[in-house]
Amino acid sequence: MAYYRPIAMTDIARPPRALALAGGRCWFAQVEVLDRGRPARLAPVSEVPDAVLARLTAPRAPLAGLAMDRPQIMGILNVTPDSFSDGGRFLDPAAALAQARVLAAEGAALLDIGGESTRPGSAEVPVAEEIARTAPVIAALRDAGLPLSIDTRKAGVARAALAAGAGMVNDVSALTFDAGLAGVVAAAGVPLVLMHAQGTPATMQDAPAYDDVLLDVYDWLEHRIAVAAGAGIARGRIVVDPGIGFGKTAAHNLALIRGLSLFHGLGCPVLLGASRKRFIGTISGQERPDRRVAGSLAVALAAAAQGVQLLRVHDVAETRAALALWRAILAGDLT
Ligand code: HH2
Repeated sequence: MAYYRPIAMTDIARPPRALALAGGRCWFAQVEVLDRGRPARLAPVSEVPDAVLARLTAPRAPLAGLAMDRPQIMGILNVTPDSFSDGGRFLDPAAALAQARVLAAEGAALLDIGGESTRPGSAEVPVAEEIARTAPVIAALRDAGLPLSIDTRKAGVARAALAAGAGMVNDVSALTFDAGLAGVVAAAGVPLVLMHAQGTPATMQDAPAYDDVLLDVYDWLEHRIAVAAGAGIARGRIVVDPGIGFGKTAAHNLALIRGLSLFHGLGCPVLLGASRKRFIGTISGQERPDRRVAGSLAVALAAAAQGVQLLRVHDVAETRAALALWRAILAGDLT
């Protein structure tokens, strides 16, 4: 089976035949045709089947009120004692609220609030504990003026978060962890992030292996979209995420980031969560997660250049500044 990866461009000199990638600023006039076991080759868009082309080009509907024709910043707020980067800093509700307000003021378009670390080797948190960490913070922020997403794998936690004012669910297990979560999301009619992971957080970094990481993750996400749609979650409300660091080596992460534009073929907005992750530390030589900002920005800009619509980041102010310069250089857009 052939896969068509749009060669995403951002140059202001855009050929007349070029097509907008997912209705955004990036454009493409060629694709890379990928097929397992065969050498990749370049082809003109005229070779792409109509159904695939329609998915690659269709403007994405706004998500939680946010336009999907540009990269939007999702600020990370981990109300946990043990997250890999900010664990323990925002476990106290007052500290969590203060950090949420900082992220909002720095320009986050939405906030992703989590009460369970899913870093490699992490242990599961009981539902009641996860609710106690997240629901009060969400309730206190419900009128803060920006959409809130609950980062959870569990139906009970999502239900409590939605009741408290969350408007989106981010599931790093893509509905594989809790059979009840799809029903909660479908009933609420809210957007859902389906993220790829190989294995569970406890063991996922032991020996991750793929036939072809880009195509395997693509196929897996396509299957999870079908499962979610079958459970009554509208395709227009689904976001896909290749799951950087979840059962992946540094080489796997880089292959996914290099090939990100392929995921537009799934017809949904694409989210990337690479902020401060280990491979950035490995490549940039920064052991401390809070010193991985520059590397994280390089990845964020690489993702923006491939039309990714949501960037899940710890460093909101820095990412916002980087994107502002990126936009200004590309098109003289000074907003
Ligand atoms: N990464 C983390 C958590 N949730 N959700 C999505 N959709 N994509 C991601 O890449 C992703 C995610 C892990 O990062 P973080 O929240 O900073 O750490 P921890 O899991 O230790 O709390």
